[in-house]
This record gives sequence, C-alpha cells and structure tokens, in this order.
Amino acid sequence: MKTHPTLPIAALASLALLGSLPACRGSGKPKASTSAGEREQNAIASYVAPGEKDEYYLFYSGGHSGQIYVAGLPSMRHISTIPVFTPYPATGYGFDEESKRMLGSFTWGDVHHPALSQTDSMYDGRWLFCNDNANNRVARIDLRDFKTKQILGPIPNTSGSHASSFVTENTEYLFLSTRFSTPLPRGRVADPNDYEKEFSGMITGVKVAPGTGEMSVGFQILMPPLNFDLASTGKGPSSGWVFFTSYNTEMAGTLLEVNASQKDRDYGAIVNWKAAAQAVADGKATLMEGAPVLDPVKVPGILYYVGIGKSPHGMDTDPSGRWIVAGGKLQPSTTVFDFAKIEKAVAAKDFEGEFRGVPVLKYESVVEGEVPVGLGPLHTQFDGKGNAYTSLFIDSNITKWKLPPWSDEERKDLTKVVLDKCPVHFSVGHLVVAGSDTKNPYGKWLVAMNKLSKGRHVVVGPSQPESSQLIDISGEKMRMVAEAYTEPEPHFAQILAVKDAKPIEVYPKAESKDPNAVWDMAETGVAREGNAVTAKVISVRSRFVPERIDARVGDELTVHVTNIEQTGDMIHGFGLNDHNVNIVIDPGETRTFKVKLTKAGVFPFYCTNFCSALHQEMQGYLVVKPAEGSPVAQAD
Ligand code: CUK
Ligand code: CUA
Repeated sequence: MKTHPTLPIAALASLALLGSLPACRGSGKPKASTSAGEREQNAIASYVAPGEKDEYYLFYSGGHSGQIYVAGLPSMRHISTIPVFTPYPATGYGFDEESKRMLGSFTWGDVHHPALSQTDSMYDGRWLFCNDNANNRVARIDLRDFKTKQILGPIPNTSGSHASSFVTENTEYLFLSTRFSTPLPRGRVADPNDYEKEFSGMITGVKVAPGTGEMSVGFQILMPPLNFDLASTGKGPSSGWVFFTSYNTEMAGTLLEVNASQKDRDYGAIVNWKAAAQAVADGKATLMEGAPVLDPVKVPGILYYVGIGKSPHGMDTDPSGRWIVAGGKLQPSTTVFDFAKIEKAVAAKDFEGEFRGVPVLKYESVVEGEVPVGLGPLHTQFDGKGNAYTSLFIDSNITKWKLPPWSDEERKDLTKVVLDKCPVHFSVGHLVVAGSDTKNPYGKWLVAMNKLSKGRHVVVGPSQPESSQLIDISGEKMRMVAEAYTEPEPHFAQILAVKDAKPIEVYPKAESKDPNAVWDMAETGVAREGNAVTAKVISVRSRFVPERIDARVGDELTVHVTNIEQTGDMIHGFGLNDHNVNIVIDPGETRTFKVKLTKAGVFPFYCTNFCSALHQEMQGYLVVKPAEGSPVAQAD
C-alpha cells in the first residue's frame, strides 16, 4: 500500500490543490458561491417561508462565548441561545440561585463539542452534552426545556478537557481527555523543561445515570504527556471502545509549534472502556483527587496505541462502526483504520513495539488505507451511504470520498475514491453531517464551520463573526446553498431532526415542585426572620404580586418569583434597578434570587421581557430603609 509522505507546513501551504476534480457546483467566483442559474434552486432549498418551520435543529457550540447556539436547518436562522458556562441576562442565567450555583466562581467557558445522547446508537432527543475546554468541565442540557441542568467539574486530574464530549452508544459514558498535560496531582509544581518526566495526561470516563442523566466521574486512565485531541466512540463491531488522537509524541514542553511536529507519526490511543470500567469494579484503580485512576501499564488490555499521520486532529467512527478515520492535519491524507483488523491485532498481539509500557499495534496490520483528500484534513463525517466528508483547513474545502470496502483497482490508487471537492469560505474547522455519529445518519445536509469569514459579510469592525455554510449532500456532487454567521466560535455542532425531540413550551402547574412556588395570590407576601427577608412573588400579565417589598439595609433579601402563566411564550422578567439582578421566569416556572441590601432607597423592579400591551406597567418597588438603630433610621 502506498503511504503518503508528510510535508512541512510551509510546503503544504504553498502547494496548489491536489487533484483536478471539478469543484462542487455553485463554487468558484469569489463573490457569490452560487452561479447565476443555480441561485433560484439554492434559494428554494434553504428557504423556510414565514410561518413554516425548519426540519432540523442545529446545535452549534459557542466556543469561548461559553454558550450553545440553536439554529434551524435548512434556514440557518439563529433561533435561540442556551447559556451553559457564561451568565446570560437574556434568559436570567447566572443571576438566579440555581444557575449561580452551577456556574460557581467561573464566568466563562470554552464550548467545543456538543454531543446528543444516544440509545442504541441513535439520537434519543433527551440530552445535549458539551465540554468546557478552559475549566475542565462538562455540562448537560435537558432537551425537554433546552436548559442547562448540570455542570460537572472541574474534573479532577484534568487540564483542558478539549476532547469531549463523546457519548457511548447508550449514553453509558461520555469521554474526555486532556489537551494539556500538567504535573499530577495538580498543585504540584514541576519545571516545564522536565515535561516528559514530570507531566501527565488523563482520559476520563464520565458516567451518565440512565434515568436522570446525572453525570459523575466513572474512571480515569493515567496517560503520558501527549496532547490528546479529538475522539470518537465505537459502535456495532467496535462497541465498547473509544478512539483518541494525540499530538506531541515528541513530548515537548515548550514551543509546540515547532517541537511537537518533528516526528512523522503521532499516536492514536485505543481504549477498551468496558474493560476499564470492569478493572475499576475489580479494585484495580487507585484514588487520586478522589477519582479512581487506572495505570494502563499495570492493567493490560485497556489501552493500545497506533501510529497516525503527523499531528492528527479528528478521529471519527463511521456509522457501521468498522471504519475509523483519523485526520493528520500536517499530511495530505486521512488514515482509515479497520476495526476488524484492530481486533485481530489485539488478539494476536501483533505489536510493533511499546510506548511507555503500552503496546503499539503494528500500523500495517490495522490500517486500511491513506486517502489523499487534500491539505490539512481535520474532521470527517459520514452520510450513511458509504461516503465520508473531510474538512480541509489548508485547502479550505470539503472533500467527499468513498469509504471502504474498495476494489483492488481503487486500493492501488486511492485518488480514485476521492469523489468531489467543495470550496468553503474560509478555512473550515469542523463540519457536521446530520446524524453522522449515529448508526443511521439523516444525511442530506452538511454544515461547514469556517474559521475565517473575511470579506463575506458587511463590515462590522475588526471583530468579526464566524461563517457557516450549508451544503446539500443529497446528490452525487455537493452543492453549496446558503451561508450564515454566528458569534465566535462554533467548533462542532450536532443536528437533530425536530421530529426526534419532544420539548415542552410551558412547565405544567402539576409539575411545580419548588417548595417556594406560589400559585395563589393569597400565598404571596413578604416575611421577615431576623435579618432574612423573604418575598414570594407571583408574576402574571401584567403585574407582580406583591408589587412592594419592604426591607432594611443589612437585610438578606430572598425573592422567589413564580410565573403562573400556562400559556406559551408568556415569559416575565424581574429586573431590579441598581442591584445587578435580572432573572427570567418561563411560564409555570419558579426562580429565586438573593441579594444583600447595602444601600437605602426606593428601587424599582420591572418586567424585562415584553409580555403584553401593559408590559411597561409591570413594575414594583423595593423599599429599603436605613438599618434599624442607624442615625438616619426612620420609623416604620
Ligand atoms: S477542535 Cu475546533 S476545529 Cu476544538 Cu474540535 Cu477541530
Ligand atoms: Cu411581564 Cu413584561
């Protein structure tokens, strides 16, 4: 089998496009990516008329905005934002007690990879998980109400949970690994010059409770100080396994740009997560920062390495679970592994050596081929019809290619399996095909998430949005039909058919379990116990009951607001002047905020969400008298 040499990045960048395939229809001219005759067809393809609805949800990661953006497909219209790791006054997130507790002391996160929950390798529409690369956390969003319900972390022994979240076939676990290695246990100080000896990485299996989705740290595997990158879980024949890429086999602690790209191959880490979970159950783990940690040198069979083309990035399992595709971003090809061969090599101990006491599978024994997709392959997605789509950062295009099995003729010359190329604008990172990580993708649409949007939109100053492009993949050739912009920065996305979700529009009164909920005007009011003042408030079109809250300087004020509406979209806010408070209460919901009163005065509060013709009248006053006994104290 022919292998493709790796190239220094400067040489890569200066090369012209590989191959001479016709570019996808609709590409070409720098101005419009659609040629004249196709404008109408493309416009109709993504047009959702007023009053009609999109067929799919597109859940974008919001990168360092810390949020998840929800758009509709095929319209690409932004519909809502789900705040996850960052306060968001638009929905009151980070202002009420519950979300404040979840956020802890952090006010930002870096969301990279959303993952929908699965049952039997299909989206079940229950939860959306996502990671925070910056502060080593993962979150669970409930798709019943599209709200963040849990933030787990900071996860122990972990720095930079970039490779996350990847869920298993039945959402038993979701996986994450460390982008950054550090001295362990954390808090120990070692010289970055002693990186190879003193630093460690970690792979974590986060356990997800079946009924509730509650996440907890299941187990960890102590890893060498590689920089772990993306992963994907197995399914079908590869059930029970998870595959990670990594870079920095050189184990350089400084100037990674140069020092981490010396070798031609990096390591993929192949983890038998079922065996790892069993090893923990058998008492083979030791506790570190309270987490059960397995040493793969002492617990053989849970970890294998395999060589992967220079500085890989993505690792993607196809819908059948047999083919695992790694993108080597500094070589012009993706590497396809055959899981059937991996299994055989593991059983036969077909190793080419060891890396730090862990067997390295013989590359030639497990690889199926290196497909010359173009320059800078990052991520690969699948349509379930035997095709793969790889994003090429350097070439700035999407390459469609054919998965194995290949004919002898194709095998001899793998340029033959490259089927189509579609330029994107510009420098694509992730791409997503609808349902790619399930066993039966929806196919039809591909969204390219591009890192640079330069010049594609009206000028908005130096701070620019990211661009996403919608590509129709239902035909033989890819066809670009629409483009949209988002705030920084979508890394990955998930696409869920609307029919596969069952969200509510109001919280039914019958489910109201908050002990501080009040549904009856007679139960509202303000009570004092020492310095603690508690108000139970109802919000309903178009007033607050009570509309006056009395307190004194030095009081701890707790306000519970119940929105007793049972009508969709009848949302009320509660903004309190001068106190940095805005909570938002959806129909049927109760929310609580607390504030320490430090200044005397009369402070208006008002509904922040335009709810009715008398929305403007929806207001009240917080009357704060000086502290009792203070020289300026007034009589009640
Ligand atoms: S990474 Cu951003 S383009 Cu965080 Cu998934 Cu590949
Ligand atoms: Cu309630 Cu505006």
